[in-house]
Amino acid sequence: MSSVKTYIIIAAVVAIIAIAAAAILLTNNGGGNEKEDDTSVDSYSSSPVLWIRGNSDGDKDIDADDVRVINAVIKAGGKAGAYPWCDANNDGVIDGKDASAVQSMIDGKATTLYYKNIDGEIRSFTVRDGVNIVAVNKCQAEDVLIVINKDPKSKIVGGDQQVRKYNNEVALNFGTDPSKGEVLVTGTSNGEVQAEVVSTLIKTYGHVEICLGSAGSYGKNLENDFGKNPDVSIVRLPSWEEGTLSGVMTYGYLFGGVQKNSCWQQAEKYYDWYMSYYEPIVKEVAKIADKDKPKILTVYVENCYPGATNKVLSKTSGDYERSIECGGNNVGDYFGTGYVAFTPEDMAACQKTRGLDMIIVEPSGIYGEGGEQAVKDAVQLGIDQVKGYVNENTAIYSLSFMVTAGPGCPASFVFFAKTFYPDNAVFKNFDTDKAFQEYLSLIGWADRSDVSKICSYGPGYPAGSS
Ligand SMILES: [Ca+2]
Ligand SMILES: [Ca+2]
Ligand SMILES: [Ca+2]
Repeated sequence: MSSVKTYIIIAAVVAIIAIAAAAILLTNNGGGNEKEDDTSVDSYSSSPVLWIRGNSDGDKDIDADDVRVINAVIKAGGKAGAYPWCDANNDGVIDGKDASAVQSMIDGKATTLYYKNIDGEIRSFTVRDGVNIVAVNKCQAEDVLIVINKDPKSKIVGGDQQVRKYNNEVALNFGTDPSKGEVLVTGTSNGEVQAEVVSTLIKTYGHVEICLGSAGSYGKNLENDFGKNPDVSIVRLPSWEEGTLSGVMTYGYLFGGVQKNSCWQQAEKYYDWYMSYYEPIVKEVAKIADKDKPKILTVYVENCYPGATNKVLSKTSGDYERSIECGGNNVGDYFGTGYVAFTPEDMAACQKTRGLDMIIVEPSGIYGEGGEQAVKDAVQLGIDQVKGYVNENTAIYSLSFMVTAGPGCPASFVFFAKTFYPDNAVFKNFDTDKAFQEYLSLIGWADRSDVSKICSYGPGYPAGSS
């Protein structure tokens, strides 16, 4: 996880440097027609935020800047091994065909796009006039809903067991008959995609685009079953936390044939929204010394959702790094790595040894109606677990699962930043509930009355305890 986060920061910094460099060159020449020759290989980025080959400058879009970078690399004799993102047609050499390929993307005429997936593999994507999505994992469903929500030709036609479980949120019409427009469930367990369901969907819709995470966890047999089927695109992209940004961006540009329809515009809107919070937060956090950061833990607690037990989300769990990024001194590494079981005694020992100012209880499965109560209940369950063991000045909060994982995560970044640093002048201008509402608008749910308006609740422990 941390490497993904580091990459986003690097990508953002590289993009800023690239823009600054371009601005200087423009100034020196007074703008004008020389721009093409001014772009140098230094404008190339090896860590694009949009994972489509041809996005050579690493920024959020594919445009004339990328053509210029490719031409500069050609001029300098650059090889595909050193400049893989310039190899837009994925044939192993960088030449005029790559500049043409990017130009065809800009013109909305590209038929095949190459992108890097979450497993680090380069895959091709066939551009379609509208996509028929199979969404595997609720975060993937949210990602694709953001990019397709303004495109009348695109829809979700299948979802895995988890998407169905959280259907309160995504509000799909699950059933057994795709000819009636019903959405099929793809298997009996989370992440499972049965071949016969995919075959049924192909028969109904002609082609399907299956959106999911890494091959190790989701739809494990898909490449074996459908890897060579031209009617199936298996698109494996990140879909939660910081990786969400690249996932949404890349989906938007693939589904939108780069410039063809509203999908890529939705992706760019998402980028701008994400960065409007993420960039200032990271910038402010960089000014704060570790010793001045609040000591925090993110945890699951017993009965938070069916089957939930006490677990610290410690180093490498994903959530650990997220709270660090937003300025928390996460002491989860006291417990080890990953999702680690804890007892109230462990929690007391952690507070004594490392310090503990704040506990964030992760709720789960709290979409639609009852969401607000679930967030409040999570705080109470947290109190029940640590009362008498942890100092009563330890603030306990909870957040809606709609913002702790998946593309709504900038709302949780805002919550973390504001809660960790209530006196920070920049963070004072942010509003967690407003950020959540902005997310609901982006995904097309602004008018839904069944989506809980509440995003966060707390602190629960100091008030009403003793
Ligand atoms: Ca650009
Ligand atoms: Ca670009
Ligand atoms: Ca090439």
